[in-house]
Amino acid sequence: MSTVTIHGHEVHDHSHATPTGWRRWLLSTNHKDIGTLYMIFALLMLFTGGLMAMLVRAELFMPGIQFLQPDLYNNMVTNHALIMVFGAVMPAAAGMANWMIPLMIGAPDMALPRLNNLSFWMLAAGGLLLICSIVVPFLPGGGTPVNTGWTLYPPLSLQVGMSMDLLIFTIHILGISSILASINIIVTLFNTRAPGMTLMKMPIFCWAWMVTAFLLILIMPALASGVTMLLFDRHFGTSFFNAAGGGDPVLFQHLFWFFGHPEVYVLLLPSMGIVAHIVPTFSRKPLFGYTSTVGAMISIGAIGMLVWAHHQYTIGMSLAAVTYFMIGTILISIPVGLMILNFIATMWRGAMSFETPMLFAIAIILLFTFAGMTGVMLAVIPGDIQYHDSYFVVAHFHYALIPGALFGLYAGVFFWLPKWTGHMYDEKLGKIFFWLTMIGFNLTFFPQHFLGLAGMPRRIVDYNLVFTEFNAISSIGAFIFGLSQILLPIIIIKTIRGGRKAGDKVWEAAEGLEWTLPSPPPFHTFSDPPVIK
Ligand code: CU1
Repeated sequence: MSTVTIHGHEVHDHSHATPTGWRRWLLSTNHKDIGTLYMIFALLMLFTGGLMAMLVRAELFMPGIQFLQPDLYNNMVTNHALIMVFGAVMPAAAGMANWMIPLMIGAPDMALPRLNNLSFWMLAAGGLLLICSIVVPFLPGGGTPVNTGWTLYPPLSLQVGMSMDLLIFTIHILGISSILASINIIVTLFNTRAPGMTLMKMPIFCWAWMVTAFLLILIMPALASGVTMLLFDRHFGTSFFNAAGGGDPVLFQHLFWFFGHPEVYVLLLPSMGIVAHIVPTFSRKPLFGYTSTVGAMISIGAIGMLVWAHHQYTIGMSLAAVTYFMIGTILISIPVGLMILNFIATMWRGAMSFETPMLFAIAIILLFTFAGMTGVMLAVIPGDIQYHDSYFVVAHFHYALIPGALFGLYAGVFFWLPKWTGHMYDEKLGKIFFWLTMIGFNLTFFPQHFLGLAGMPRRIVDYNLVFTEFNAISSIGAFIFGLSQILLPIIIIKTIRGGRKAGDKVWEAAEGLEWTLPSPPPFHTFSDPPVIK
């Protein structure tokens, strides 16, 4: 324990007493430890949610009901989504924010370290409650499982048993955790930057998280009020969403999607921030259009707040309203396109190399752009009325969120693992992991576009015989995709336990890269002190 001098007195400095053993993790206020906890939690949840997806795909391998009864099937669909969104992607991105933001802006830690600890452990408590809501229906008197899909629409969500109450409480806890973490990130970014590190000099990952954190603070209350009103309707005799009592179930849809659409950008933006670091590093060029990329991210967040009802074209809104939501939605493709074009312009004539993080980054650019195309198809009202509630929508948002969010996080893991652990990961295993993931992912979700266009509805346990072949292909893809993910923890554990030592300039030293440009600009690594000009 060190001593410090305060007002001329030598005193023990308890603030720097680092807990050890299990107390190190439970009581931690260290941003790296908390970041690690977030990511371990996310990895566990990724496999839980993935297992559920594989159960769903196993059930859909053939027409007819194999082994999942309809309620349980719908419960698996629901919890797959909730776990992936709230348990896997958001915590993983928060873990990386914790690890990287203080290092990137030259801060000693997050601005509010104790709040940081609270955010994580509330997340863990929320995760436990979510698991309870899954388990409770299996107990005697446990009632029906949550079979509503992650959107929790009434009137169905008014009829579910007590597992719905547990889920509502879960959402409150997770929402508080997210808001506290967002406050911490915003305060850190505004108040703890090193001298000279102006906002417009911040590494772009910090900007991505700035927008994300503001979005979370703006949208979480809408979801919280929606599920609170649901709770009141369920138990306290109100009729917010109950038409028989003068309420309107459509109100819940507005509250949900006011949260739900910007939530998509909450999942996407941190990953895009990671891509914006990887592409310049492996192209040996600075990011093309830093300012416009920051502007694009802010615009995506801002416009993204205003287009929520494109999820509800079929509820009977006025023509003026649906037209507004259609135009707003299509407008978002402008900043998204700008961001993507900046990434491509960064690669243009760069000295590119293709290690695992870069492979993922390029795959993201291609596959996410494809999701953007089907997104425009879905934004256009007459099209959407045809595709609504079909497998086309499932295919679209998995192409958006798996490349757009999950692969970005994977890219970040491979990119930063040497920094986090001091060791290089196994590049050959990384590449095998990448290609198996690509084959599995595309085989799973590409055929689902055709299923949707041919009329297969989503969220239903059984299907017409005509859909058999494409469903079988999709399920085989899902098994390849799911099983190949086991490589990820294997690679991570191997890296932690050994492997080549990683130097300070990881990506230069590790591959012994030959510069192919005459005088390459030195690429920024965050272990360097923040650039002060
Ligand atoms: Cu949306």
